[in-house]
Amino acid sequence: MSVRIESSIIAQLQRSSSLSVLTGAGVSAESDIPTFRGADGLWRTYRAVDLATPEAFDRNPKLVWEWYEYRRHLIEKASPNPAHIAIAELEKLFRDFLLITQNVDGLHSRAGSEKLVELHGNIFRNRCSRDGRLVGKARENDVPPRCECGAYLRPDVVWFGESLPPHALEKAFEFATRCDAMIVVGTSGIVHPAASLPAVAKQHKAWILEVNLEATPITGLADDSIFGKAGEILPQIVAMLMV
Ligand code: BV8
Repeated sequence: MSVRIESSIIAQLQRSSSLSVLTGAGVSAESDIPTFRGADGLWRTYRAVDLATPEAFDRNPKLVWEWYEYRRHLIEKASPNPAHIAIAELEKLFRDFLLITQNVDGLHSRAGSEKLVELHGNIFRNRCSRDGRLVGKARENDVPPRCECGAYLRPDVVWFGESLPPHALEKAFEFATRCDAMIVVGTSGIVHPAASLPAVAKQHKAWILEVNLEATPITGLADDSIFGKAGEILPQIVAMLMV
């Protein structure tokens, strides 16, 4: 079922020369990866405070590690969906482009996106919980596995209360101040500092398009919103841009 895309939206994109795309868990929903806050959201089953914080890991490293292992298996079985593929196409259509994702599932890269920053890390990388160094191999006989220094490994993701990777954050905010269009896809607009990027772009005169199933705190500042599935809307936008 196709959603109607206003010609004014296509015209706006055709006038834009530097495009940023900000994505959240909703862009992976059609790859059967549960979102965080939706009806079947990961947070429904678990509370963020129980799992995605350093304190939770200190309190129960095995529970947190196993939750991430469960998600890794889900993601390994998943494939990029038409929304991921359309965003990789957008990168080819715009000379100046940056994909800014809050997702840690790596599906954008698997779909072919190259100009991207992962604000919250990547679930498939592990780092030493003591010194933060990325670690490839590990002593697997523990759960979580241990670094050679003896400390537990942890997923290379950003937990609540932790700072985002400075380079990724700086690159995202720098691009948000100079892009002339931003498409915000599949995010509830709740988690900061990522959720403030659309406002930063707007303050710098960018045109903001939101693609989501429902209204969010970003809807009020978006110039246009298209309500529906990203996997249906984004391929249509790409097809209309390529006419
Ligand atoms: C920081 C980890 C500061 C990896 C995630 C009190 C104490 C401490 C901090 C805070 C506090 N109060 C506020 C904060 C700041 C906090 C925050 O924002 N909290 C919120 C909850 C209020 N932020 C932080 O803690 C950040 N760090 O501030 O550091 C600091 C400074 C200096 C020194 C020390 C510290 C860190 C934030 C990162 C947290 N980590 N993930 C992992 O396990 O995945 S956040 C988690 O939420 C994911 O990364 C996810 O991407 C992110 C955002 O969620 P969404 O992506 O938007 O997903 P959600 O399910 O919410 O929404 C899905 C949307 O898609 C919905 O709108 C739905 O309608 C839509 N949708 C669904 N299907 C579709 C669709 N749309 C289109 N098509 C579809 N098919």
